[in-house]
Amino acid sequence: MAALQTAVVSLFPELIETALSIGITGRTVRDGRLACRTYNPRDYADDARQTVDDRPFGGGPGMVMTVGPLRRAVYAARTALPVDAPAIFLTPQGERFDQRIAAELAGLPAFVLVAARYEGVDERFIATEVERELSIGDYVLAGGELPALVVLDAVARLLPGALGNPESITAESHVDGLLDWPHYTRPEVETRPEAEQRVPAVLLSGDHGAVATWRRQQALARTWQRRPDLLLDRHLTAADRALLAECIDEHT
Ligand code: 9WO
Repeated sequence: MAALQTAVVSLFPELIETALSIGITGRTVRDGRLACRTYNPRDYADDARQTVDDRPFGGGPGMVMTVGPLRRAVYAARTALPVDAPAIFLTPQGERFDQRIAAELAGLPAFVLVAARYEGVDERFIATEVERELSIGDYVLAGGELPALVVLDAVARLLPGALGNPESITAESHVDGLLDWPHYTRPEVETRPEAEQRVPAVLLSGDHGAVATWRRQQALARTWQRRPDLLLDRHLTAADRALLAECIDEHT
């Protein structure tokens, strides 16, 4: 399987490179399933001071990233990638990133992420060089690097062979549009001064069918309680409806 080829345009490439060297994502890179190169706009500045920002027209506080160094950094990134690699800008003004978009990006041959700093970037860069704008949530950060890493982390674990066990992808939270079920490990009884905490008996029963049903019911119940919006977006089977009705009845 050919590696997914990515590039990140950032004034802090070491932040990207360090994060991508660690954990499961680090292994994905070392195994050759994900490639990521960084491009620093400062290396594409055209003055001796390596300027990448300037004061905003119209006045106001802070600085704005200029078009030139960003555009040349994106060009350099694109030149090193397969044709038609889209440039994706990380911004609170973007479309909300979710598991569906992660899967979509994991299926591409290549893409470029653009992480900005300062108060923003000249709109003419976005208008001419950016194919897509993504937001990871409604908050303002110091820059787009952490959102770029969120995107790469979510995408990397979807690449073929990214986990020892491919079944564990489909079983997890959000992949099926439901929240995860609760997990337990040893010991069977966790003793606190106030009370014993026991593992639910069904998980110790050895009845794999009963375990699967319990987990499905827990996932449905937690989604209903915590994220009912997720259930409105999907079709529930008659079996799922029955499982959900059973535990909603218990709680009312
Ligand atoms: C600053 C700001 C202040 C008041 C109202 C809106 C505002 N937006 C910004 C802003 O976007 N500042 C930036 C810092 C400039 C571009 C990079 N920065 C950034 C990206 N902060 N947060 C993100 C981001 C990206 C993707 N998903 C969530 C947050």
